[in-house]
Amino acid sequence: MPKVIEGNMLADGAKVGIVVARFNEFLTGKLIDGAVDAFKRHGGDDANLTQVWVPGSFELPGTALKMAQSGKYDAIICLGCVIRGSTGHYDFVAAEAAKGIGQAGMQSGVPVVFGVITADTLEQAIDRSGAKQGNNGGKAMLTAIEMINLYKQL
Ligand code: INI
Repeated sequence: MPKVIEGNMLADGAKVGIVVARFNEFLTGKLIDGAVDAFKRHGGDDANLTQVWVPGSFELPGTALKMAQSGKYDAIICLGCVIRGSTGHYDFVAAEAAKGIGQAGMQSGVPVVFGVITADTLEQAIDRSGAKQGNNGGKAMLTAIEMINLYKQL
C-alpha cells in the first residue's frame, strides 16, 4: 500500500491571517464573511483570526509575506476582487497579485492562499462572492485549513 498524506479539515487551534483589499469593498467584505464562517464551521475560534486591510489587490502579496514571515500565523489567505471592466490596468493588478501571492508562500514556507476574484464583469464577481458560484472567501479558508494540516505532516 502506498503511503498517502493529506490534510484534514479541522481548524481547531489554527491561527490564520486574512489580508483583504479595500478596493471593491462591497464584495471583499462578503469574502471576509465567507472566510470567517468557514473557519468557525470547521471548529476554528475566531479569536485566532487576524484581519489586515490593504488598499487594493496589488498590495496583498507584500503584506502577506510580512505576515507569513512573522511566525504568528499557520496560514495566510489573501482576499481581493479585480474586475476587468473597471480598469485599464486589470491585467497588471491581477497578474502581480497572483505572482506575488505565490512567491510569498514559496519564500516563507507558510501556506499563502490566493483568494482573489479575477472576473470579466461585475456580475461574475458577485456570483463568486456569495451568490451563484459560492463564496471565494470561504473556499480560500478551506484551502488554508487543509494546507495547515498537510504541512504539519510533511
Ligand atoms: N485593485 C483591486 O483590488 N481591484 C481592482 O479591480 C483594481 N482596479 O480596478 O484598478 C485595483 N486597483 C488598485 C490596485 O490594487 C492598487 O491598490 C493601486 O494601484 C495602488 O498600488
